[in-house]
Amino acid sequence: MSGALQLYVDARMTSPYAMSAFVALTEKGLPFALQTVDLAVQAQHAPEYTALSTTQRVPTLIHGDFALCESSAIDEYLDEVFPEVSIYPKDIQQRALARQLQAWLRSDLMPIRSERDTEVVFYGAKRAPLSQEALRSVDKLILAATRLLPEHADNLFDTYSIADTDLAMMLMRLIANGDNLPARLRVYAERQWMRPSVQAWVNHPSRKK
Ligand SMILES: N[C@@H](CCC(=O)N[C@@H](CS)C(=O)NCC(=O)O)C(=O)O
Repeated sequence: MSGALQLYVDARMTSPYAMSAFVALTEKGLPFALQTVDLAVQAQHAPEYTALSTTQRVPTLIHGDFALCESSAIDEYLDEVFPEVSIYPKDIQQRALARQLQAWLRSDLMPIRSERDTEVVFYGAKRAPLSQEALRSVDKLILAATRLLPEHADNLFDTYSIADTDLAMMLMRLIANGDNLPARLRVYAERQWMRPSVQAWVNHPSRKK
């Protein structure tokens, strides 16, 4: 398993999933080429990209002649192939909880994801007050995050993991729009957001103005 690394992300750099893979590569200190796919013109369905991307979505990781989609699969692959710097907990049960959180954040909380799209986080867009349905999702998110995050902790587990970045991303959707969150979750998310790997994504020179 060798070869150059390339990461395909959306041209606006608003995909939380592309961000997760970007942060994984950056946390590990791996050199990689960033390629952009313009979703606004449906470039994800163009033959050049479908030749590489099984799902026709971003992110797609290229490692030599191997191509992989789905951000959490990418995060886990990188952690197995480049284990020097871990982005998942070493403890098996903590690692399982990190994966649980990643899977849940990608499959539930749809009202938050749609009413607080990531233009809010990355481009300062402001959205209307949350619907009742979205408020119920927020309650679920708060309960889960409060349960998983120990009091006064900076990270969910013993050390930083990529699940911290994914959870911070979900919380930032609300924080960036001025929605209410318990102070400890806000402090946690804002600290996670300041990690150099996350800031490298937020302030990336390829980001559209
Ligand atoms: N579960 C996937 C979600 C990927 C995804 O939804 N990507 C969106 C951008 S945020 C995309 O490529 N949309 C274009 C399309 O589906 O045609 C992951 O974690 O990678």
